[in-house]
Parts: sequence; structure tokens; C-alpha cells
Amino acid sequence: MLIESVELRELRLPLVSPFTTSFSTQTERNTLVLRVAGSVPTPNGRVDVVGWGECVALGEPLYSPEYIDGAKRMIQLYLLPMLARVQAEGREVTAETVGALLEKVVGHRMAKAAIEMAVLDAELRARGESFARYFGATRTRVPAGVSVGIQPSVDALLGAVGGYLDEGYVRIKLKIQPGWDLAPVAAVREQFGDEVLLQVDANAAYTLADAQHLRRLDDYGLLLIEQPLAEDDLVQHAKLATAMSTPICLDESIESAKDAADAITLGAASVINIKPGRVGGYLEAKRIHDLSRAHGVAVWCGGMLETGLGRAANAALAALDGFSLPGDISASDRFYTEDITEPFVLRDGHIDVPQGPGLGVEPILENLARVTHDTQEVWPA
Ligand code: OSB
Ligand code: MG
Repeated sequence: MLIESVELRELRLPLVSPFTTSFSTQTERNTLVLRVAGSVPTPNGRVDVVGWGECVALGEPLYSPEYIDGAKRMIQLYLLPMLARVQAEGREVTAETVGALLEKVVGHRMAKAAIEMAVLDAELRARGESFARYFGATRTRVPAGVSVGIQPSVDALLGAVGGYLDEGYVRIKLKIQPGWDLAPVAAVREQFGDEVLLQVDANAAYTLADAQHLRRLDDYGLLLIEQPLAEDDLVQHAKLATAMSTPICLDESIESAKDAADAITLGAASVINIKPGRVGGYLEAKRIHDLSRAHGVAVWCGGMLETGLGRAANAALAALDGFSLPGDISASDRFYTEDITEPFVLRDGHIDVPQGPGLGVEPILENLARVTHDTQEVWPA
């Protein structure tokens, strides 16, 4: 596309309830949304179009090195100027080349992913093609899992899990940390039975020295344990995998298809949580899906408390055949009373995959205005 303007908005959406993980408690989701406008060549001539991207960085660098203010600066100071130079040379930026065009910048995958998502949305809207169709996805709905934060008490946890099961969620993920692991898992199994699809996520809160403790989770028939050890502990994850029968799933450790290939080769992961933002975008996410599938490694689509924009794209990606486990793709009201798009709702434990052009959803401008904390025109870069 030929980019003509880029608007960067910082949003603040209150959460319906605090979300506690081993690394923080969030009561509000601050997020960045990018609106890219320009024109795209089509067989019928150039079409003016707008595309939307969402940056999944959190407010603080606790889950990943990226954080909102940093991503904002990165997009404005480095990434967009690189694309502006490409255009000044008379070349066009496309979704399939933007990753390579920004490759010289080390890391900052969430910032890069937001730009790629907006450009891809613009191009697909111009072509009248949905994200799902572009990815080659065939399913029209995806099973919805829910990520349940660390609670003040086991009773509170049972109340929360019971509520989600009543709503129809088909898979429960419990956040765990040292001191909040065996007891909550045992209580949920006891109360809701062995049939519930149950998994846990430690967000890197343990070390290999905890292997004998973690092994006790094997008694609870968990689908997987997500990221028990540190981001760069690939070798240690491989060792842990030999010490316990619960499958090891990696989240934070996987920032690229190369990381996924390394983890698979090492035996550090038998399942991968694919988060498009964490790996630099939907195209790299699709490559990880393809490679995992070729190696018989199960994947599922993770979440980062996305607004309806990111949720739409995640649902489309998760509709690919290789996503064999339910993702962290819940209804909008899991986190927000009011989303910036039409809300995603649960129907029979599933979320419908948008079928319209591009993301297939639009921001509702009044809603967007209500939660916008800051808007900047950042182009010409
Ligand atoms: O580790 O999967 C994670 C949210 C923020 C940061 C990291 C994680 C999460 C979640 C929530 O678990 C997933 C969701 O958006 O539903
Ligand atoms: Mg995780």
C-alpha cells in the first residue's frame, strides 16, 4: 500500500475485574491502536482504504521487554520512518514485505506486528478478502477458552471458574505461581470433575529446582503447563519435560519460527502458545503454525487482553486446522463491559470467525473516542 497517514491512539479500557498473574495485577488495559490510511493497487485501479492494527504490549515490561510507551516511541521514531524512506524511494510497503523492511531493528516484535496488522487489514479490505480466508482457515467458529487470574482465595477461584463454565467456556486456564498451584488445581478438579479441559500458566515463575514440586501437578490430568520457567530457559524446559508427564507448552520463550524450531528440536515444548504480537505478526504466527503442524506439535492461539480488533484477527488465525487446542479467545465481556468494536459473544462455547473484508469488524467511533487517552498523527514520519 501507499501509506498516506498513520494515527496512533493510546486507549485505556477498564477491566471488569482485576487480572492477576505471577507478574502483575491489572485493573485497566492500556493499549495502542494504529489507524493506517492510504491506497492499495487492485485489478480495478487504486482503492483508498483504512487499516487497523493493535499493539499487544502491556503497560509495563514484566511479561516481555516491550511496553506501551516504548512501543509508541519505537513505532514513531524508528519503524514508520523506515517505511517512509521505502516509499520515498518509490517502493510500496506490503504486509508481506513489512517484516523484512523492518528487520534491521532488533526485537520490538509487538511494535512491528501492530504495523503489519494494519497494513494487512488495509490490503485485505481493498481486496474484499477476510483474514481467515487469507490465512487459509476453513472453520467458521473457534472454541473459546478462558484465562483465570490468581484469586484472593480458593473459594473466589471456584466461584469464578463456575461462572465461566456456566457461560459455556470449553477450556479453563488457571494462572499459577509458587504458593498458588497445587491447592487451586486440586480444588477445581474436585469441584468440577475430571472432564473439564484444564491447564495452568506460570508465566515463568518457577526454576528447574522446582521440578519435583511441579511434578505433583501430573496427578490432575492437565492438558499442559504453560511457561513454567524463564523465557530463556529452553534447555531447562527440556529437562523439566523429562521429569514430568504434563506436556510443557511455551509462551514467552517463543518469539519467532526459529525459536519454535529450536524448542521442538530440544524437546523443550510439546505444545506452543502462538501469540501473533509476541512473534512479530500474523505472518510469522502462521509460519509457526505450519512448522509445528509438520512436526506434530499442537498449537493454540494465546491472547493479550485484545480489543475486538486483535480478537477478530486472533479468531481468524485460530480457525486454521493446526490450532488443535482451544485458545485464549474469550468473549469481549470476559475483560470489557464495552469493547471498541461490536462485542464478540460466546455461542455454545465458541466465537464466530469474522467473514467480512480484512478484520471483518470496525471500531465504533463513539466507543473508541470514549476510551482514547491520547491521539497522535505520526505520519509523515
Ligand atoms: O501468559 O498468556 C499469558 C495476558 C497477558 C499477558 C500474558 C498472558 C495473558 C493471558 C490472558 O493469559 C489471555 C487472554 O487475553 O485471554
Ligand atoms: Mg502465557
